[in-house]
Amino acid sequence: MTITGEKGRILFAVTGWDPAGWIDAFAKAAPGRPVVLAPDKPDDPTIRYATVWKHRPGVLTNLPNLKVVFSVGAGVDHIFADPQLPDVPIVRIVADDLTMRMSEYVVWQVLDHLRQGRLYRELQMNHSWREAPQPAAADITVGIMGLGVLGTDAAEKLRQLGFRITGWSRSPKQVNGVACYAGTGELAGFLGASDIVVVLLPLTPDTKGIIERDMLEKMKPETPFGGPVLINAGRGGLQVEADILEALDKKPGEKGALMAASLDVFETEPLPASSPLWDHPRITVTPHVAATSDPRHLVPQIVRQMADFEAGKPLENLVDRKAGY
Ligand code: NDP
Ligand code: OXD
Repeated sequence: MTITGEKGRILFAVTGWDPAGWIDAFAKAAPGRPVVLAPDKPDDPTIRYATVWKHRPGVLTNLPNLKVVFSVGAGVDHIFADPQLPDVPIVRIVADDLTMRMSEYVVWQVLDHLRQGRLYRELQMNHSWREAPQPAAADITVGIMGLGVLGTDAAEKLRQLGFRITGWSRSPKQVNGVACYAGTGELAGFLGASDIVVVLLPLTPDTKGIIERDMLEKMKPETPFGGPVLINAGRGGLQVEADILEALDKKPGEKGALMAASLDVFETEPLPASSPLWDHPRITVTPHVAATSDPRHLVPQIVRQMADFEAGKPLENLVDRKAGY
């Protein structure tokens, strides 16, 4: 087996991201490991690791010495989108920096709904001095769909702010201060108990399109906001945007009516300029920025894992291929 250089080369295969900061971070964290943006040839024997975000399908398939694929995001649906994925371990990102960023986004959006940010921004535009009724955090139940690394941290931070918290996951969980629900059988109970639903699920064959009419109809019709609120920072493939728009157009109290939504992720990204989501008065759009991957924080962890792997230690944050996350 021939590998150029003692440790082989790292393939940094991304689309839609500027690689400069990542190349720089690899040069600092692993000066002995050359990084390339593409293999020299489809069966390049010098590539030992791939770090990827929406890589070009097939680019990993024939690399004979590829040992591990690292996702530079927490989600890995972008990796499974490659039908020719080689059978090597897949490692995803779990990092305090990323988790904190996501919790900031969730807290920001939840507080914006609680404190009626949209209304007050509109009143300011109209130079209108008017006080609206203000529920307390303790009056609101925030439901977290996906009680994993990100969901659990967001739940804890919201709990500290005084919100009541529910959570939903695939397997049963016990989380301090969180009323936990699990599995499809308990989804309706979870939705019916939550005023604001925050979606932090991975995109898998089981969760694809889960935010659709049937789910929206199970959400709590009466809330202190006059209807339920949806926040999706998981993946765009979880949501059916036509159903969300339909739910927002329903009258308050009507079955399946949604009061407002904050969406960070979309069925198609970038969100097409023609999408009606941009202009809807009760939708907040952010361009998939809830928790940006920062190479300064993530690359040292990836490089450490490479060294650990070479020293025979187990890889951390391994993806379960069968479950898809
Ligand atoms: P984890 O794998 O730690 O957690 C996933 C959670 O979802 C787990 O609680 C899991 O249940 C639950 N889950 C998975 N499948 C199902 C199902 N079929 N039914 C019910 N629950 C399910 O992931 P993270 O918390 O690290 O990340 C979550 C997602 O956030 C990522 O996959 C990514 O898509 C998204 N993300 C978005 C970002 C953004 O900027 N918008 C940034 C980073 C991540 P169980 O606990 O039983 O396994
Ligand atoms: C991620 C993301 O998965 O940025 O980390 O969406």
